[in-house]
Amino acid sequence: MADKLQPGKIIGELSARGLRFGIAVSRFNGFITDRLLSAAIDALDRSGAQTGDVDVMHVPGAFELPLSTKKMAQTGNYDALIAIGCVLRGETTHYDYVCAETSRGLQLAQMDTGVPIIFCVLTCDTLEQAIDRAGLKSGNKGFEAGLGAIEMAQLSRKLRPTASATNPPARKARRK
Ligand code: INI
Repeated sequence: MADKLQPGKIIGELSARGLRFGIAVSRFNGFITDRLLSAAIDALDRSGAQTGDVDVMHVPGAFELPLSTKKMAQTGNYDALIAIGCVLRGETTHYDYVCAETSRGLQLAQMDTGVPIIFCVLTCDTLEQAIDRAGLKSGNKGFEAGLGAIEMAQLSRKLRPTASATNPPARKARRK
């Protein structure tokens, strides 16, 4: 019987050494976002990132994260970015607009620029739910975001377009 097919594997190692990261963090609900930020930096630090490899930029609120991360990506200085925010449901529909536009904008920003942007925006009904996800019962989503950024940065390095993909050979002229 023929040997079973062994697929090649593309693996994103959890090593931050030699990679550059940018973090955009919202000041709104800073009690939560500060904790997410500390945990994200801890994940990068423990995975080998060095001083000078990580930049942090504060922005007013979650709604500002898409444009800020897109601008960071366009500098060409970063292998991956992390967008940190916390949106808490209030009495009006404001929450829905901020959540929808922030998530949509971040996805557009990473698709437009090709730089991975990790979505570390908590969208919670209550402050208690947010606290649980920023270091209490449910761990810390900032730490997970740090690891996610490292994995995506490593994978992106392995999936850089080759010269032939960016400059495909000219097609032969069609015979009339
Ligand atoms: N921004 C947040 O990051 N979280 C929130 O919960 C929030 N709420 O509820 O209003 C919020 N609003 C501000 C918004 O992100 C913008 O900064 C603001 O509208 C200016 O563009």
